[in-house]
Amino acid sequence: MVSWLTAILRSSPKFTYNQPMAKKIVIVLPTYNERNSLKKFIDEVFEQGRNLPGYNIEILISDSKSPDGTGELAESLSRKDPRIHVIKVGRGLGVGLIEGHNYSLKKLKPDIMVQLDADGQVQADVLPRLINTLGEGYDFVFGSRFVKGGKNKLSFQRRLFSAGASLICRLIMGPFSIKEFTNSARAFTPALFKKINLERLPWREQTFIVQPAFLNEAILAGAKYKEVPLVFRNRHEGYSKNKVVNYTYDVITYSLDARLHKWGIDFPLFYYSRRAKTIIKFAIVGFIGVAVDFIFYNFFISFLGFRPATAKGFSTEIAILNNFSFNNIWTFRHRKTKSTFWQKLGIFNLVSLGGLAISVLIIKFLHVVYGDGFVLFLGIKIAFYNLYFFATLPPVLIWNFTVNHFITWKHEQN
Ligand SMILES: Nc1nc2c(ncn2[C@@H]2O[C@H](COP(=O)(O)OP(=O)(O)OP(=O)(O)O)[C@@H](O)[C@H]2O)c(=O)[nH]1
Ligand SMILES: [Mg+2]
Repeated sequence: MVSWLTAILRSSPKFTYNQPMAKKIVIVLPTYNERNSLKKFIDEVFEQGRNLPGYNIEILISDSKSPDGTGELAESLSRKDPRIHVIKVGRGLGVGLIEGHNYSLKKLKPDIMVQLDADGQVQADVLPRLINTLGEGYDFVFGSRFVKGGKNKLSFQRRLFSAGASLICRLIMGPFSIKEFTNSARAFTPALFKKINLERLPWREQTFIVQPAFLNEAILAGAKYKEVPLVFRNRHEGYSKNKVVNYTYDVITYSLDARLHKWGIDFPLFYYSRRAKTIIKFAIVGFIGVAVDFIFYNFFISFLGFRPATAKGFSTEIAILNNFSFNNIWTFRHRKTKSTFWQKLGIFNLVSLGGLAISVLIIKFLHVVYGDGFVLFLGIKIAFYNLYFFATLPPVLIWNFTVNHFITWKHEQN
């Protein structure tokens, strides 16, 4: 009975039994001040529809209330074309992406979810590659400038930056086999998106870390994934919203956090590192300073024949200058201060001398109490005096940071 009915239905020319309906692709375009590139890029994306028979493309612009009027432009485009939708969201790329996907899932019912940049840097021809690869049985496909066929047409510094960021992700977070973690050209199934743990994804933080983090969480959600070539062009319009040094900091701390999680250690390192950013930057500068001190100390003794005490005087002052420069241009960059550059340098020197006095006193005290000796750690003999050295680091860091925070780079309201 059933087979008889099926045979009739199949032979009927009007009935579309067995013929799949067109699948709906919803592309989220997060925007912040992309007024000059948006329309052109949307046209390029719809053009790609020709290479995607059997699919309908819709676009969702999630605009963070751009002051340049991108939102108004998006709304006027959406009034003219029912395939274009717009939502207004808070600031941040992560907010634009995740609120966009959530809205798309609820209201637009996509068969395939996609995200792309709106500034036209991602060449739209990546779209058929993403979609067709997804159709091969993957549930997460992402564009990559660093696989064969991919291209990164940015300036030399920007190329170095993107390659460096992905290398850090590969080495620390993994998997190493993935070549690029840091762009937004991605396609995935709604089923996979629903499995992603958005609680763990730092999408509300205003940082581009959402790009590698989203990839990481998709893999943790069990994604069957593949990297496809992506051509990334230079920006023609608008400006970059990415901040190189801060982003590198986020990439390192997030990758470490993700690595700990993979080892079964759930410590919110990334969360704390963002909140304790100033003191952590200060500590990083301090540790670099220790290395600088050590290298120059040895250089003066071995190559210039200085006596150790003289060498230490010079090497410490070089380290102080090194630390001052980095703290001035990085750690406390945004502080508005009343004191001049030279006043700050003078106070910083004095504070550092204070730190030196504290460390000498601590070492003296520990030496009097515990004397000389060794401990065995993983089969290695470690002298007490080395432990004393490390014991000085936390108190000296606290001293230096507190005094510099409240005095050298004292924040003045006006
Ligand atoms: N909704 C929303 N989108 C954002 C925000 N910041 C960046 N974007 C979008 O994210 C995409 C990538 O940002 P870009 O500034 O182009 O970053 P980039 O491509 O790494 O840097 P460039 O190479 O200089 O363009 C663009 O479509 C931006 O409009 C934001 O705060 N909210
Ligand atoms: Mg861009």
